[in-house]
Amino acid sequence: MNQLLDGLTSLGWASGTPLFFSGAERPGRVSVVHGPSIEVIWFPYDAEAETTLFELRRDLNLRPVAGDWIVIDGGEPVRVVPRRTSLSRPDPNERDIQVLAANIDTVMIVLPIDRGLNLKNLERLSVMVWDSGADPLIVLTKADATDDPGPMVDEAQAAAPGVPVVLTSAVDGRGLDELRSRMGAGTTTTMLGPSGVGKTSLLNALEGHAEPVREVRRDGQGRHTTTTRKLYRLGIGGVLLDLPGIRSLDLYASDAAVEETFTDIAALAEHCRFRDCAHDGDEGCAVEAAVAAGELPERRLHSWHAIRREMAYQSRRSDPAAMAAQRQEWKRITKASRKAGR
Ligand SMILES: Nc1nc2c(ncn2[C@@H]2O[C@H](COP(=O)(O)OP(=O)(O)OP(=O)(O)O)[C@@H](O)[C@H]2O)c(=O)[nH]1
Ligand SMILES: [Mg+2]
Ligand SMILES: [Zn+2]
Repeated sequence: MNQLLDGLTSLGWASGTPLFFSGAERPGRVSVVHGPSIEVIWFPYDAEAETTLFELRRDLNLRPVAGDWIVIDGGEPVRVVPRRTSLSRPDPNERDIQVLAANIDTVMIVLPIDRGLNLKNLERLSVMVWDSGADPLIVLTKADATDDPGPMVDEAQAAAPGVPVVLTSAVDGRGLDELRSRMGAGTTTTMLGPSGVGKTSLLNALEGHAEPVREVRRDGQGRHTTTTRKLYRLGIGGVLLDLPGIRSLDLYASDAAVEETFTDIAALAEHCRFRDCAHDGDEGCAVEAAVAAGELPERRLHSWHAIRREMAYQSRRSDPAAMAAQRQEWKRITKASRKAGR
């Protein structure tokens, strides 16, 4: 049993948390999902881990994603273990949400600094991570390709108060030891960021792997080099899940997740005259006063407004009645403007 527990810990299982299998059942973890089948790293015997492709049973309790813990019995997956955390976004094709990865402890928000740092992306991804239940960690990449990274580290820190920021380069190896010190046995980490920011390059640099990365010459916009979500076992123990690039347009999150990202605005809002202050021309608004006094960057408040507007749109999208009402409203507006000859 001890051997098995060590094995599970190397797969990211946090020791001390309750076990999820009993009797003849065997434990495993989903490493990749290929349509109707799943690749599972599991322990048919206590000592040796095996990787097996299983067909998905239709009556499984949950549709598995990479990172799910799973129970094998009688040679097939019989149960997906309830998720501790899950990273989700609005489903691009359906009205639903799509779970990208499960049971993650730390999500690295990966952004490059070779052409300046995109703070908007940082804020949006940070909201998404707070919503997942995992801890965010900001990883700035391509430090070798800029002369003065210092100010960008400060900007990143200000845009995500309280979140650690690590400056890295897959080329000169900077920051990799610091990342390693935050991973290891009993932990699951994933990487979230737009395409081409250097996620797979980080995995390769950390582990001496040679997973395909974008070739510089073919560097076309919108090309995703990584196309599957895949779990890798790390030499130091624990696992790292590589994700394809995400468009930061996709945002699905709770109000609480926005508050966690914008703690500076939340703190100022305590002093607004009205509890439901929209920080948008409202009387006695402490947030706008802080912008006017130069204490809060205006960019930051714009970002907050944009994210809130979008979340309102997302919740309408998943609520057919609200959608219908919105369509009626659009009809009314376009009719009125046609009548007015505009
Ligand atoms: N100068 C420099 N270039 C880097 C670094 N890391 C990655 N790159 C380059 O950035 C490009 C994209 O790297 P990838 O690792 O494929 O990016 P990705 O985030 O995995 O992209 P997707 O898989 O499409 O989401 C490649 O051409 C890398 O060589 C770095 O630290 N420094
Ligand atoms: Mg990649
Ligand atoms: Zn206000």
